[in-house]
Amino acid sequence: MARTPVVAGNWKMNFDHLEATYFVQKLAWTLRDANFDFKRCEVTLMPPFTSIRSVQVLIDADRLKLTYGAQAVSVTNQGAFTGDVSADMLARLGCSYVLVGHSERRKYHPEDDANIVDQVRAVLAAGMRPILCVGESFEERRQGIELEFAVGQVQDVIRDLSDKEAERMLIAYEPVWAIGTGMVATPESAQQAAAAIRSHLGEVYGEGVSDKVRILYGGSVNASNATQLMQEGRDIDGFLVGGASLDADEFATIARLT
Ligand code: G2H
Repeated sequence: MARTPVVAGNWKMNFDHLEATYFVQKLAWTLRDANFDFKRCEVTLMPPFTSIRSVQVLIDADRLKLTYGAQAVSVTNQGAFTGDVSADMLARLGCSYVLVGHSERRKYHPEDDANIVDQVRAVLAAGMRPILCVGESFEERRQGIELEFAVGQVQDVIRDLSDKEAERMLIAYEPVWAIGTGMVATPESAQQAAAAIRSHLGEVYGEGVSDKVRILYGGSVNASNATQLMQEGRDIDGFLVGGASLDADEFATIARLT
C-alpha cells in the first residue's frame, strides 16, 4: 500500500519561541515558493517544549499545512512530577507526534525499554503517534549484529501492542554512530535495516499492519544524501532530520527530495 512519506525536523534543544516563529515563517514561504505538494509528503516539526505553542499559533493563524510534535513525554498523566510534561498536555497543544526512545534521551536520561514502552502507551492513549527511534552503536555494527540489535529494540517495545496500536507507530532507524557526526549509513544498509524492521512487523502483526507503518531513516541526513537514501529505500518512508532541519532552505530541499 502507498505510505505518505514524512520528513520530521528534530530541532533538539534549539530555537526559542521567537526563533521558532521566524523559522516556521521562512520554511512556509520557501515551501510555498517551491509549490510544495503537502499531499505527496508530510512535513513535521519537533520543537522544544517551550516553542510548541508559538509553532501552533502560527500554523493555525496562517493555516499552514505543517504538522508538529514533541521530542519527549512523561509516562504519567499528572501530579507531582517536577519538570515533566504529559501526553495529554501535548495532545491539547495539537501535537501529532512524539519522539520516543531517541538515543540522546536513552543516553542522558534514565529511559530504558520499560519506560519507553510506557511512553509509547501514553502517546497512543492521548491520540498521538509515537515515532520510536532505534539503531545500533558503532560497537554493534563492528560486531555485525546491527540488524538484530535494531529489530530487537523494536521487538522489546511493540510486543504487547494491539494491531490497531502498532499500525499507528512510526519507526525511525537511526544508527547511533551516524547521529550528528556527518557519517551517514549507506543507502543499501539503511534500506536493509528498514526492510528487517518491516519484515519483523509483518511476522508479528501481518502485512496489513507492516505495510502501514512508516519507517524513517535518521542520522546526518542532508540535502546532498537524501535523494540516494530515498531512491534505494523501498522501505524508507522519509527522514528524521536533526542538524539539517535548523536551516529552512536545506530542510525544504530535503522535503522536496523525499
Ligand atoms: C539524529 C538526527 C535527528 P542528525 O538524532 O534525530 O540528528 O540529523 O543531526 O544526525
